[in-house]
Amino acid sequence: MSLYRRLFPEDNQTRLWVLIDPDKAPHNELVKVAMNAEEGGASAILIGGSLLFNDAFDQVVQSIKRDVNIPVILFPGSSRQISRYADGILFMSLLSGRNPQFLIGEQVQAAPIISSIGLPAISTAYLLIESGTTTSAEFVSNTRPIPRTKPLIAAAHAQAAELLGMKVIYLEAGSGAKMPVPPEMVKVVSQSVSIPVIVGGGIINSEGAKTAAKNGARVIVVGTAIEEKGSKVISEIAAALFTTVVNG
Ligand code: 1GP
Repeated sequence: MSLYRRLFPEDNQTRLWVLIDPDKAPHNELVKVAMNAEEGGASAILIGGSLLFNDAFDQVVQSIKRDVNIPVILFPGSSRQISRYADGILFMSLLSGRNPQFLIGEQVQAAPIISSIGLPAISTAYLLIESGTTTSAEFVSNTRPIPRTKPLIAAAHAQAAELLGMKVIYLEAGSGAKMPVPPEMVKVVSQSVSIPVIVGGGIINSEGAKTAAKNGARVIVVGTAIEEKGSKVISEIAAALFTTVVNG
């Protein structure tokens, strides 16, 4: 089965993915979170962050990969965050921004490496949505997020992505966002494209996850809530999603 089909099965079940930021905890704790994620019902692990201070990125990916069976996918903030030990990479373009470095510059740096190590890549449109305060993603990328009251602007970006041949939309409020992506925006974007929509940033409990799922999100990404509340939040959200049908 292709990695894409494994990540986005053809059913109407929304999946939970857990984001692990290598800078947020010591190596052994990151591995423990990954193991808890698998046990709690997450269907993939994302590894990455806006910045990377940890110089052991490769070792973190390798250890996590060794100890879990669910796909381990890179979620790179830059071309530095590539590892041959992952199962694949979200090959993202920050399409909501107008900074050429994150639209195409980093991708040009990364592409030859990804090709040479044969890492499966999933073309992903990364859309940053205004979420109350300046997030790391906004600051580091030096781009303006899409206004949260403008779902049609977000939808137009998503449609452009699909027409360009991209395979996934990632609606991102930013890690630790005060407010998640508005439900109305998730709905309008999900109904505007036929490719899967991932929603992340500021989702901290089952309610938030279910709301995004009911509005069409195929995947919910959670990171900060696990750092703050512990791994039990993973099984709570996974269980809530299991009983939620996607309407988008
Ligand atoms: C960030 O979407 C992810 O890129 C997850 O966000 O850390 O707020 O859960 P949180």
